[in-house]
Amino acid sequence: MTERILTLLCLCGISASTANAAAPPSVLLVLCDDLGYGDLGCYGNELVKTPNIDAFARTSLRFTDCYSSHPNCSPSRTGLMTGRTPYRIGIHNWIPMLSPMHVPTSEVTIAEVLKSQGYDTALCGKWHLNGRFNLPDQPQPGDMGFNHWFATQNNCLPNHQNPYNFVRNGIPLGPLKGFAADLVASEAVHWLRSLRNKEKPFFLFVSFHEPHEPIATAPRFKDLYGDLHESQRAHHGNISQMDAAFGRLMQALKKQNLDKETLVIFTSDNGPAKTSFHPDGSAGPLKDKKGFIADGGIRVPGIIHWHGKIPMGESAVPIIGTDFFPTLCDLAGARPPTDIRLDGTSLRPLFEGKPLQREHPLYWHFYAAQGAAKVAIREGRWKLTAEMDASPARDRGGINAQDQQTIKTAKLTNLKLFDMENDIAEESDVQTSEPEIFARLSASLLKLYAEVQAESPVWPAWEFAGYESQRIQWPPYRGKRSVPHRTPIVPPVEIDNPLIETIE
Ligand SMILES: [Ca+2]
Repeated sequence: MTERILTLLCLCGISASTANAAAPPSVLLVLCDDLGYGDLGCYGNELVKTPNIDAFARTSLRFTDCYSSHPNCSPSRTGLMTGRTPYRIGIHNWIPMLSPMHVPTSEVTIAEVLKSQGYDTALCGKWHLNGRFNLPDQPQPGDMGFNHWFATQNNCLPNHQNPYNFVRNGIPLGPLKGFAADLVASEAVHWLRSLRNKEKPFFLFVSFHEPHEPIATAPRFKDLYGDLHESQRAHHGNISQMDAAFGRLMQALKKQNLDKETLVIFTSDNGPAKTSFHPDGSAGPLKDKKGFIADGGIRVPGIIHWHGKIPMGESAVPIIGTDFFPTLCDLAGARPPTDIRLDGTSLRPLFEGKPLQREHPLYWHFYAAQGAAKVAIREGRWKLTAEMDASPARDRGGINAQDQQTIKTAKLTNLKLFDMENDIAEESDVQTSEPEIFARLSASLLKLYAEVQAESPVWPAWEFAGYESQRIQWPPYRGKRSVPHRTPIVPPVEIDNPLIETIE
């Protein structure tokens, strides 16, 4: 792979030391929610229309083996923001509204590091690193390094259309007219154009809600999918809706002459959800989907662009969401925190055509994962999975005391080795034909697991309140079957977002 990157560097006329000599870049980090590995044209989807992301990918470095740090939302975002595998921090699962589970201020985020290096910082979109969102007893985005934030705790309510649960810098905004992707992109463009400190480099984290349910899609995007079933029109159109918003972000960078100096990262927080309402997300050739430790749950699109500094083309080097924290520290000239254990590795060598050396393999850990495997590592072509010798998780929304005890004590069992180069769908356990690799990686996995398990904090028991589920407006179909319409609690008034341009 290194040879391939070097070839690309030469073809692009980029010297291997260019990234090394560059000034700290401004950074636009774009994260999608439940966008699967196979959901984009540039990752092989022949049906879903994503012209803006595909055009972006053509002038970028596109990773075929990019992973999120977890198969679902909150833990994945924790890994992305902190560079640490989420079980070290106690983000054991997605965080419902009002849950005591949260990322504490003792953790250091990308935004905090870049802010300390003189960056202006903003978050637009989904947060999902706390349960008590915009309440005084847990840290909020403003406490975690974001100077400006326009965010929801988790998903938009009642769905992507006219959401009423956005908060800007601590002030609830009430119902906003428009669709989530447009609202988020508009706020980001407005911040870039009018609010940020233009004397400073910036870190802008755009965290789209699409295509996580509950979705809603504007007719013009649904109509791109003709007479397909309404659930497919809504799902595929929802991705195209996000793609159009991404295109607006790219245009805004260009209009402000920021496109050449800005490092842009595009990725997703986990694999496709493939629910009964919307079963048509795609993990491409990968096994399983969101919620599983198999690659369908964790391998995601990953595209990085920095004009003239990062080579264009394709890389098959495995990377993971926890790599972005040390990468951005490195490019900004910041020293990563030395008193906490980081799991990611700076990707800078890859940008410079050098091999990437890791201290330990990519790592995943999820007690409540669907399927048998709960823990995994990947090193080069090899992936090793393990089961936990424990009862299945009892509570997928709340916090169960016995589950917490299991997280601290469960042993690993039934390890399996897969060759991801020759068996992308994880069908054949090759431990007997590769005994040395199996033995070495098993030792590595057991050591990492013990370390993370020892560090992982325990939360007090908490009963799932179902706050969001009472407030969601679901579509009138369930896959291809119609379901009775249920009316959620929805505030009656719609107002324009007073600080941003009109959407339509
Ligand atoms: Ca997600």
